[in-house]
Amino acid sequence: MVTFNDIAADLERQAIELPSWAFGNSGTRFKVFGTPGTPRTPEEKIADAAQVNRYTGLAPKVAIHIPWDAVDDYAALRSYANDLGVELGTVNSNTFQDDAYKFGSLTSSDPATRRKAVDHHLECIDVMHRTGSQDLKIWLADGTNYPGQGDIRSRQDRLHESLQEIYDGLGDDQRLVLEYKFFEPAFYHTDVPDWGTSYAHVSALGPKALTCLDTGHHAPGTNIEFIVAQLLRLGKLGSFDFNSRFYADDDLIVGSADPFQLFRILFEVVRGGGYDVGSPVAFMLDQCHNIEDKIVGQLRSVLNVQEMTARALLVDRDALLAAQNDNDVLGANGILMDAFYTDVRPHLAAWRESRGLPADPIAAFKASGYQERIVAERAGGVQAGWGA
Ligand code: AOS
Ligand code: ZN
Ligand code: ZN
Repeated sequence: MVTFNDIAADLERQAIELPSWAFGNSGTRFKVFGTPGTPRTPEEKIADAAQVNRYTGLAPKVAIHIPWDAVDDYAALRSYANDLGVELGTVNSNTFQDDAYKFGSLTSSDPATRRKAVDHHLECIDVMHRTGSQDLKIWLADGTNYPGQGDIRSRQDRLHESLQEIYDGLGDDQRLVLEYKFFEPAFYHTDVPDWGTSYAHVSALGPKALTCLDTGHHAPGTNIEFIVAQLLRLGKLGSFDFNSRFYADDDLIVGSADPFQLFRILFEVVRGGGYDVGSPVAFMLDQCHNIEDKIVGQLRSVLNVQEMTARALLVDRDALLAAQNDNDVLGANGILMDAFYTDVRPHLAAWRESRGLPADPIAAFKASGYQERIVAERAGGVQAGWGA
């Protein structure tokens, strides 16, 4: 029997990277609803993200996005973040918003377009040197909308060549994580659509290239925890982009659509060594909240991950293995479900207080008046959003 006291020490090392863009306005192609108090600058995004870490101790890093978070002085941005108790994290590239990339970026048949896209990534690596970031995250919108529109095979060849040049530009302590997505914005084929394609490309590049698994990027019904187990076994799981998926890439609060799936994913992470001390796996949120308050939405998200991580750590793995080896089908399932059904919230509340954190981080943030202050302070100016 594994108890909360047995796992409490393991919870102390949990670190979930927040996406800067989660604090800006976002929406769908139908409407972007503004929210009072929304940040207008990268600094204000970082200040909001630091609130999440302040009340939970779970979010010491903020992922940035180029060009949305481009500044003249990255050293100043880095020290601004450090003064708020957080670090700058993953640098996310963007080859999905320039008109030049209408027909592809790293896969484009136009050498000039590919040059522009590779140079953008080399500029992102330069930013990484200035921010001290480990990871360059590459997500490509590249793909086609109709059969025959593009040559699927030659796009892969061009993609490899482009990625190789980017990879060769990485510093010794830097990594490239290649994210896959089964569709959107391309609707017929996407050039990095699945974990196998990402794995094939990062394997061809070398040890500093790994796969980024976005939990919202799979077709409904996909056994995501299988992909987690396999990539960990292959040593190529670099990072997660955690979010929810009711039907597609909704980027809503992780665990909101299917907390049991989040638990199963985190169990495979724990079982596969992805949560061990020194694990190379980075845990990041990739979320955009359209109608809910941004900071509270991020608080809810990191707390959901914490709760399911605690439940995953509670699995009695010795008893589970014995039951599996005995082909005790329902016994093994029961052991896993016992952990999943354990309500860890009271234990977590007491554990937080024992560490000088509020038992209820969301209530504590709401009582702080921070949201009211930023609404008043940020009344003017252009709010940041998906694309700025
Ligand atoms: C897009 O759907 C992907 O999830 C990207 O990871 C993400 O939205 C992008 O990296 C934002 O910078
Ligand atoms: Zn993502
Ligand atoms: Zn996504």
